[in-house]
Amino acid sequence: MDDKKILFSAVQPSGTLTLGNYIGAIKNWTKLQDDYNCIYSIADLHTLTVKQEPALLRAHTYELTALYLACGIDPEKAILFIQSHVPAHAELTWILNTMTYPGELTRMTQFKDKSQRHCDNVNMGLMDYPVLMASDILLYNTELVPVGADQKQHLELSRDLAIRFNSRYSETFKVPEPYISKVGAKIMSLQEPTKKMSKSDANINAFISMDDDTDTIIRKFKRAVTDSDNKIVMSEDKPGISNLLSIYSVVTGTSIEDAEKRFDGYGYGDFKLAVGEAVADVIKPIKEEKERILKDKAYIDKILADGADRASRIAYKTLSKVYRKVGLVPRAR
Ligand code: ATP
Ligand code: LTN
Repeated sequence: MDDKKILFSAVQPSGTLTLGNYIGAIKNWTKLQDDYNCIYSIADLHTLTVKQEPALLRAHTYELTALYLACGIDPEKAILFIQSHVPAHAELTWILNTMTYPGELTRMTQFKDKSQRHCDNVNMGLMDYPVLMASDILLYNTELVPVGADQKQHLELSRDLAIRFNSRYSETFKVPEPYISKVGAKIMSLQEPTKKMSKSDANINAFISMDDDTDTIIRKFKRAVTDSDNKIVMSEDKPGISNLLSIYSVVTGTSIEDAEKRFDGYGYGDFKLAVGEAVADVIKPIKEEKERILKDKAYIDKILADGADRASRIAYKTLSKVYRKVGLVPRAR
């Protein structure tokens, strides 16, 4: 690799992605490909922390790969691979587990949230999720991790574990920095704009799926919950309109101020329609391209196999360094 900084991120193949996942994560990834050595993973092991239908998990894994490609991730520039194809992720997790304290994991907001939502299946994996995520990141000497705002707490644990290991043994891991955009890092639910937009929301009108067609997208925006004072401005006491303004700003590349000016004097109905149309214009070509790519499984498999080879080479170099430093005897050749 050249001297560009290493950037790592991943998404779980836990269902069809939302506009929130796209804006908060994948959209930024494509822009970063030229300036960093980018490594993008499909975090299938993370997905197992909540119950999955095996056939669906397989389908979602292919879908997510096709979506990465359709959004413009270029396998010539970035390494694209499935987490479970590089066993070093699970192996480093074991080592890091021996230096993580239960209290660090039980206080995580996502753990608390998901333990409540999946109260019939609060398993060790759900609790250990951030340690597996730290392994993903630290194996590649990652300096930058582009994620949505909800992942900041997990990233702090990755940093703590890197620092802890380095001080207990010797300088081994880079300490990663989060990369969280100012606008769009937390897209909110269209129905309850104080809650994050989530693909697992029971109300399908609360989120825009990357698989929604134009009519559905426009209908969902028309129904978006807002206040009633009819002013299109960004403001803390107007979470619904502020969320729509952020979405509009990100998908059209307009600043918030320019968007406010453009819609000055417009009614909410017209504004919602304009946001819906702008989002549909972005999603439609991505969805079509994803469907085209999905038809060619051999092409996807080839990219993933190549990605796993390239990722493994980096990951095992780090893992063997870690094994050596903690005192494990290397296998004789
Ligand atoms: P789930 O609902 O299945 O727990 P999720 O929708 O949060 O998952 P992940 O796969 O955990 O999705 O996250 C993928 C990426 O999308 C992460 O970088 C996360 O920060 C980002 N992300 C998720 N939801 C949003 C949102 N509403 N706004 C901005 N970014 C988001
Ligand atoms: N937990 C992340 C997905 C994820 C990730 C990572 C993100 C798994 N491993 C490593 C960044 C770096 C999420 O977005 N829910």
